[in-house]
Amino acid sequence: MNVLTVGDYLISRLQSLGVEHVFGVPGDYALSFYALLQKRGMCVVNTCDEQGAGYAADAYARMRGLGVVCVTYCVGGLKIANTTAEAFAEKSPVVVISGSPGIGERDKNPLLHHKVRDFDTQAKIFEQITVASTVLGDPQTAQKEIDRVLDAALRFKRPVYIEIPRDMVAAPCIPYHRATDFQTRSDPDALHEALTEAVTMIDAATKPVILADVEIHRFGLQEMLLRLAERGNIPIASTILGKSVIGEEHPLYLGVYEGAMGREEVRRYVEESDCVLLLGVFMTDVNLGIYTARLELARAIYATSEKLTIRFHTYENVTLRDFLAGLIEAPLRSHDPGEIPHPDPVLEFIAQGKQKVTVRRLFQCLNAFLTDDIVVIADIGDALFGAADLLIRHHTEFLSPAYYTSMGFAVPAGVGAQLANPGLRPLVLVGDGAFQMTGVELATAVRYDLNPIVVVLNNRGYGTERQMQEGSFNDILNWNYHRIPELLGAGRGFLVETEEQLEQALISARRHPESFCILDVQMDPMDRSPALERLTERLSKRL
Ligand SMILES: Cc1ncc(C[n+]2csc(CCOP(=O)(O)OP(=O)(O)O)c2C)c(N)n1
Ligand SMILES: [Mg+2]
Repeated sequence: MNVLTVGDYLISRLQSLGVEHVFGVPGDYALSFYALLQKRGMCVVNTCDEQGAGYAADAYARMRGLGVVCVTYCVGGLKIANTTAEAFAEKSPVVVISGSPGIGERDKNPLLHHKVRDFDTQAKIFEQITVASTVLGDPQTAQKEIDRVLDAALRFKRPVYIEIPRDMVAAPCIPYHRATDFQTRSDPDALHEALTEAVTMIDAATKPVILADVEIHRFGLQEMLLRLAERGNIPIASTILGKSVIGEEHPLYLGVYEGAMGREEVRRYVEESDCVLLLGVFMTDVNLGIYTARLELARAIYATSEKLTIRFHTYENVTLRDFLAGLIEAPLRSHDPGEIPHPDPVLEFIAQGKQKVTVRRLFQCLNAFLTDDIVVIADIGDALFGAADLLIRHHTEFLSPAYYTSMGFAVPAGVGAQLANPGLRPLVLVGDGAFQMTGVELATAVRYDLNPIVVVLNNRGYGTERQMQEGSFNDILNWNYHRIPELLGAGRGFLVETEEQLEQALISARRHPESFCILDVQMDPMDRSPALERLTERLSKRL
């Protein structure tokens, strides 16, 4: 008779939740689990550095609904504290699995390699940055613990931590009866009253507007969002973190709202509306244009997975899904949205020969280059500010760490995103500073036959910081980014200084799907995107 082991059970649960890839770097405390992963048909993607694995798993989770990173004890685990923190802050359900010393090895507290302070030091750290965590130290409770923790990841869309001591991987599980599903249901009376108030408010409004954000992605509510908007003929703006929540060519789409950082027409439309439906919105400083946004609760319906307020009334136990479903079913009247200030249409890019590339022209060119089969991934810095104005055709084709804003996300996220959806080619937009942190993961792209197009915005250093405080600490070494293919023995590199070189490089990259392409786009250190310019302009007016 086949005995189900703790390791087997964990892997089979992950597979039943749609996970086919696990990212990480092995180590002796995790080796037996790695071997089992491979034996059970999981594709194990070993990255150059754990941080790369953490970001790749995060992107995979954003695209697929669950991602997994598997590392060894402390030396690996502590390196992904930052990527796990990002997943927590931005609600991405990543399962962190860490090997650790066997329970049988822990007697008399020996000084085993990789141990920091106590055996549970790493587990304690991860308790702070995950929504649920467990150390599978007992086969009697392991199954139940695995279920509890995975359910929490799915329910809260946040990372979880599972530590598997190495002598537990092959330990036989004690089966238990799984409790019925964990779905939360709304309180029917609270839901009814909330809907009555919301419908009255929306119907009485002359120009309601929806501001949609990241939770709509995470909870898979995009279709419901569209139905609601179409039902009431209500325009939708998105935040930068929620960008691509709907296809941006939709007739009801306004553009990215980000206070003074966004387009002025969008800001005016949203801020002058007499009823703003904030759906799944994170009220973060970046989303709110570094607090230049003017959104008053007195004219807002604010619904998230955690709370629902309508004006100043708070409703308990009403889920976002039930609330949206109720609004869709309600007899909402159809509004006249007036003139909707759609994003600027994408213009043909006519390269100005030897003209030096500016940030503004780079993004105009990229906008014209975008097609349906591209997922745009923006690292922070001007790569992100500039990307706000790109027109994304379909939903969930834009990823960025727009709230936590940790540098180094984009290149490894390109690996995770393409493995999650091989039908899409990643367009990775990354500053030279961020590239120097994790660009090495292009090696992983090569090993797994991926073909991202990586655009390095090379402004010789930390440009965003230069705008705030100049100093030699913003300078970095100018690498020959376009020659990385020589180092890796694969890929194509392009040195781009002029507009015609930019256009030619993008055309060549499109014609070369066999491997990654990297564009080293040289720009002036003090150049900046229109979004960053708008922000500084508005702020200076106010001073
Ligand atoms: C991991 C990490 N370290 C430091 C920072 C602080 N920081 C914010 S923007 C920035 C500069 C980014 O430089 P680059 O990637 O070249 O983009 P640019 O600003 O030049 O467009 C730094 C260092 C950060 N956000 N994340
Ligand atoms: Mg830079």
